[in-house]
Amino acid sequence: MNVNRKVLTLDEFTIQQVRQIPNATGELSTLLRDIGLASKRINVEVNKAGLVDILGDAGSINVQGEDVKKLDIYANDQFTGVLQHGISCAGIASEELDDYIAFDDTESKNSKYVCLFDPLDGSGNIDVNVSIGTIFGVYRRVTPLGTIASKEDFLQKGTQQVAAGYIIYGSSTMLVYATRRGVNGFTLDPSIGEFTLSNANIKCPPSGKIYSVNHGNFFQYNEGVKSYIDICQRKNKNTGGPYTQRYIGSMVADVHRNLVKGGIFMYPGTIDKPKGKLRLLYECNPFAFIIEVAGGKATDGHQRILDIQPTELHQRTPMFIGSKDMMGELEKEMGNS
Ligand code: AHM
Ligand code: MG
Repeated sequence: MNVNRKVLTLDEFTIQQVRQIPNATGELSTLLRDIGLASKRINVEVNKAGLVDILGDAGSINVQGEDVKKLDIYANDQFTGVLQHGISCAGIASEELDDYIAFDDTESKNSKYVCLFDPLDGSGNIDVNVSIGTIFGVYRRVTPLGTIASKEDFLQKGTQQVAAGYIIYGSSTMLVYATRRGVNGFTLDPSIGEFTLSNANIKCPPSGKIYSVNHGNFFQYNEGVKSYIDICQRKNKNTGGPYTQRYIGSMVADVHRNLVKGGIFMYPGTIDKPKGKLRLLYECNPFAFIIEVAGGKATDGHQRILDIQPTELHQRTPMFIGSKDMMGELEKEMGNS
């Protein structure tokens, strides 16, 4: 092993980034460090998920006599806890909470960021040992420093994100985050418990060979979506088709793969659910921000995701996201429908 090779940890990297920005206070790097800490704790529990039946079901008492919490609740508590006790976050909103929480202590009221997250996305996959993830978006609050955060801090357009990211608990655990300066990926080195820079300056290839959609809903999609799926399946030298269909059912894993390899991920509206399933604020906006910084695109089929003005914390939106050229092909079909 070459001990002289410098491997940057998440903390070192974010501090290095901050140093390049004049007048930066370092609050964002503290916030990202807190997020890294929460995700390491979640990772430990996710890795033990297969032992739940041995050590005690969620909702029961385990062999140590402790309450066993459902993993998504555990993840939510970890995120809420580190952000509340950290020094950079004025409040949070989460998929697991009906309403936002504004932290009422002096330190938090003087913090300039709010964080929105889905603590454990794809949690239906835990039982079967499939990758799951955490998604987060960070905004600068719009209410004055020193006051308690309010709803308008959370209902901002995705364009206002300062940073966004995700953690994927997969064959290895990765934290990927974007600021306007770029997208960078860090792999958890379990031997030292640190996220280390593994995928610097990630760019989404302009085109790819993968399309990801729930085919079971095909007959519920509008004509534009059906027609695009048809294109994906046909031999076509202009598009490079037929493409390969890959759908894990964990958006974090599906979009991560397509971000790195090139591809398109779709969760369209259906006849039964015209707004689809995914949540704008803490599922779609963070990914839309990341993909745009990486050179890709994200829309609801008509409008850029990041331009949607939110009206509710838990609102849903159809979502199409991926490589720029593939999104262009999709838009042509959607425009024709
Ligand atoms: P969740 O927030 O309840 O976990 O649901 C979100 C997940 C996404 O990760 C995934 O892309 C989607 O649900 C899969 O839904 P479906 O099974 O309807 O295709
Ligand atoms: Mg979710």
